[in-house]
Amino acid sequence: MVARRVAVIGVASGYGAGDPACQDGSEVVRALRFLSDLEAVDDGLHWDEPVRAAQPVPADPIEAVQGVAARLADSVGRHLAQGDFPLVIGGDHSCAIGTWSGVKRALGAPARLGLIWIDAHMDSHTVATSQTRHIHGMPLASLLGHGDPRLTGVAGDGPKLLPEDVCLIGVRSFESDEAALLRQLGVRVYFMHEIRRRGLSEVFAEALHLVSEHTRGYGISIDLDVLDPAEGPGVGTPVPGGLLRADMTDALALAHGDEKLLAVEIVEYNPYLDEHFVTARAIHDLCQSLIP
Ligand SMILES: [Mn+2]
Repeated sequence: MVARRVAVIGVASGYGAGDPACQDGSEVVRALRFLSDLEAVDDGLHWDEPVRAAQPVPADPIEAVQGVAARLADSVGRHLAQGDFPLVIGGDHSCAIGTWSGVKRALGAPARLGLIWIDAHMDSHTVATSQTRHIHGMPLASLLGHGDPRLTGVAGDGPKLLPEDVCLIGVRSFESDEAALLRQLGVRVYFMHEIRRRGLSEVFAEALHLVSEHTRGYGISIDLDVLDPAEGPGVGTPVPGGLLRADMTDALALAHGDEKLLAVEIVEYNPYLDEHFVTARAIHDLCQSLIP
């Protein structure tokens, strides 16, 4: 296959999180050059302008997130049109609404998009069910067509994903309403207990088949809080009992070079909560195992 140039798109937005500090995550990774060895190779990755909210930033977080998502969807679409491979670095996880709505729009109406959502949480609340009203707890529901129309309507109306083309990996913290939505829709969830029993690579191989089978292509969205807090402390909502970095890089390598892999997203890096940049180095390792 022809190697695709990797375009890194930072998202300077924490409007969907309780703690907005992850808005600085991508800039820390860029400025401290944590991906420099991947930048140095021929046709290696290169950083695009970061996506930010328009000024003045709307007071309503839904409108702020909507604006960022629309801009991100445009940036992702532009890079796909140029033949680039988009690598989105958040920012809080609400940016997923922009990333995957942009990929879906680029594919065109009849084409189905698959998505592997790797996360300690389900992110499948709607405004109606969320206790916190933090939008980073809603992006997957939104992409499936549920929730506030300002979010479900980013880069085109209607669901961006069909439930049978989506799966979640690493879930261990969720509320009953979002679990009920995913169960009702029939979305496959690989909880941590299943991953511990079967091993991450076996589960991930199955997930790749699930998201590829009926789709034009698929994406991978990685919330860093899926990592065990010992190996990924730099996140806003850590949950004990997570994935190990070495297991993740082994599993992600199964998708390396897959032409159906359309884009990757790594989110929720909070540099102020990181310890000795161990989480920034995890971002590097995850990128290294996936980058075409
Ligand atoms: Mn998440």
